[in-house]
Amino acid sequence: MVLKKESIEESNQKYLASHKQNFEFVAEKISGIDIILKKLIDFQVAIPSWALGTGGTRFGRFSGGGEPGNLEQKIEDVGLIHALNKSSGAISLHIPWDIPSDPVVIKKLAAVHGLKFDAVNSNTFQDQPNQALSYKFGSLQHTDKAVRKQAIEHNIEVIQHGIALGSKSLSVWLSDGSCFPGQLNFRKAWQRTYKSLQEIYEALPTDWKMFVEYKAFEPNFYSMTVGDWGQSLLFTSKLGPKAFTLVDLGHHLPNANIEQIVSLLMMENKLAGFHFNDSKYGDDDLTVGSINPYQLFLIFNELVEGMDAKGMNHATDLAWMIDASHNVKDPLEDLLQSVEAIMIAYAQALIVDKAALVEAQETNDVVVAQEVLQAAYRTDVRPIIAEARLRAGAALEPLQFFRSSKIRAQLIKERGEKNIATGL
Ligand code: PSV
Ligand code: MN
Repeated sequence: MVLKKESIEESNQKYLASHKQNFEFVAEKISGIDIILKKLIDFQVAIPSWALGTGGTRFGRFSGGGEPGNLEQKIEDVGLIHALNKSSGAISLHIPWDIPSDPVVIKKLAAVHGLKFDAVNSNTFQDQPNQALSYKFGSLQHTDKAVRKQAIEHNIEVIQHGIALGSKSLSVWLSDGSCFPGQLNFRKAWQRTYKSLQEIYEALPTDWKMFVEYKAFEPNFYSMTVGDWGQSLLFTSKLGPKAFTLVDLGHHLPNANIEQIVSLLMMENKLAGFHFNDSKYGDDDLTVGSINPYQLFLIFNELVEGMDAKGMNHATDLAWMIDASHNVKDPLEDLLQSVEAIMIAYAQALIVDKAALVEAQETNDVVVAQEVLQAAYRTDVRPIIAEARLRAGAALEPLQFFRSSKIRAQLIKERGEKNIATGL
C-alpha cells in the first residue's frame, strides 16, 4: 500500500488555516525559525523492522491484525510512516528475523518508499532452528571456542547482508552475562568477548561503524557482560575508531542520569547514537516520551550542545533509531507518536537560549539555568513540527490521517487478521 501525495495534500487543506495561525503565533517569538525548520526536515529517525508487529510479554501477546508477515510488508509499513511524517526515512533490520531473499529487489522496494537501510542488527541472544550450538550460556563470551566462532561468523554474515543493502553500521547487542553469583568469571568473560568483538571489528568495511549496545539486566539477572556505558566504552575504546557506544534509553538502572552519559560519550567521540523508547521500571520499550518527556528533552539539550561544540551534523553524524514494542497500541500509530515525541524534544532543544544558559552556568546562577531550560521545554513546538512536515510534503496530522483513511483496516483486508510479524 502506497499513500498518494494528492490525498495527503487534500487532507492538509482541512487543517491549513488553523495550522498557519498556530505556527505564526509560536514562530514570531523564535529567532532563526527557518534554520530550525531545515534541521527538523533533515532529521530522520530509523524504524526497527521488529517494531512493526504487535509486541508481547512472556504472559501473552494480543495481535491487532494486519501485521507485516515478511520483509517486503515491513518496508511497506515503514514507507507508510515515512509518507505520513517524512521523518522516518530509514529501516533497521534484525538478522535472521529479516534476511532479504534478494537484496537488489529489496533495495529497490525501499527506494520506492524513499527509505535507506540503517544499522543491521545481529542476534546471538536466541537459538535459531537448525543452529549447531546453543547460546544458552552466552555467545561472544562463551567458554567454548566453537560457540564463540559461530557467533562471530553470524555477525560477519550480518555485515555481508548490510553491505548488499547499503547499510553502514552493525549493532551488536549481547545478552551475555550470568544469572547467578559464581556462574561466570567476569574477567575471562570480558576478555573472551573482547577477542570475539575484535574479530568482528576486523571484518568491518573501512567506511563502517560498529555499535556496542549495553543493557543493565535481562535476560541475565546477575551480571551482564556489556552491562553499562562504562563496560561498553571500555570495549569500544580498545577496539578502535570505528567502534561506538550505543545508548538504548531503557537499558539503565532506575534514575540513571542518561543526559550526562550522553554528554561524556560525545566528549570522547564515542557516542554511536540511540535506541529511543520510554520506560517507568526497566526495559519497558514504551512509546518515546510517554512517561518522561522532560528527560528526553534534557537528553536532546545535551545532544545539541555536544554536537554543536564539535561541529557535527545533527542529522547524519549519530544514529537515530526507535527500539520499542507495542503491546496494546497499533504499532504504526505508536511509532508515529514516538517519532513526533523525538521531533518535539529536538525542536525544544534547538530553541534553548544557549547564551543565557552558558551565562547562568558560568555565574552559578542555578535559578536562571532552570528557567532557561524550562522556558524551552514549556514551549508548545508542535506547530513548528507540523510546519516542517508540511514543507517536506508530509501530513499535517499524521495520526488523524492514519485513522480517517482507515489504513489499518486496509492492511487487515490485504494481509488478514492472523498475519504474524517475525521478531520477538
Ligand atoms: C535488547 O533489549 C534490544 O534493545 C536490542 O537492541 C535488541 O537488538 C532489540 O532490543 C531487539 O530485541
Ligand atoms: Mn535496543
